[in-house]
Amino acid sequence: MSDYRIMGVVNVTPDSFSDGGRYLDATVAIEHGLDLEAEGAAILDVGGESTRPGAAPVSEPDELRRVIPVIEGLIAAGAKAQISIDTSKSGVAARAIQAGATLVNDVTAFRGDPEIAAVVAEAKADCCLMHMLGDPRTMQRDPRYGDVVNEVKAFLEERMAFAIANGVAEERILLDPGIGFGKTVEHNLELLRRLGELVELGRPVLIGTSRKSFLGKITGREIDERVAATVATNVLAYERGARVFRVHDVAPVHDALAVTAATVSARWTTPTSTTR
Ligand code: PMM
Repeated sequence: MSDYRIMGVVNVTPDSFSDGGRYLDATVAIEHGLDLEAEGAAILDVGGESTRPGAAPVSEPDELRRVIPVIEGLIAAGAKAQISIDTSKSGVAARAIQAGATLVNDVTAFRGDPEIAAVVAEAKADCCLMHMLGDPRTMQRDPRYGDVVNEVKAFLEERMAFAIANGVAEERILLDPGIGFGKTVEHNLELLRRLGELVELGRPVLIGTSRKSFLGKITGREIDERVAATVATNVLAYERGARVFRVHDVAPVHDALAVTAATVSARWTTPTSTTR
């Protein structure tokens, strides 16, 4: 049993951050989710609203039309992975839970639509609370912090208290520093470097670096050429205590984390049939 989980990204948006439009068709999205599961994803994160910098909001009916058929299709196809709904709307979360989702991944950490806390609490679903400075339309306009790690930590602590006050059990909460959400390259790197300080909050830390623009700025690579950079950040994040990894490229991250976890936790025993 591994002590970490990979969350594969199933975006159903025409303009998502890195695989925009490709999985808009429900059938294609379902197939893609099943492929990610076969590659080692323990969670499938289904999202119908792009959160990329500058993205416009999506109406609730449009978001429902995008995500519900995909969640239903994944369940009907026998997906074993936990289904996560990437939304900040309580109505979408509620319908997604009815369809079979058991994790609500809210990039606004219950600020966008506070009713979502009650939906999560009542369903006894898991949730991910993420830090973001501003909103997707404005967040990359000159973000500033005193100490980025201290501010993100205080925010997550406050949001966790809000969730608990609204009936969400503490053991159902995941915390996420929100890499790329209102952060410069330096902010992202400092959060990764000092991730251990967020682990001190006592809940599993989820990290989402996959293909993000700070990796492009460092390597000079385009979005679909950032796999090696994505792998590097996830290996580093594991070593510093992150335990859920939200990625588009599940197979390479799966192998990299298997080796990292075996090395860090020294729990590997060689199967007798494969001694090479
Ligand atoms: N990043 C994106 C979308 N949802 N959710 C969490 N919890 N953490 C993230 O870092 C995160 C997220 C944006 O990336 P995409 O458009 O490539 O999916």
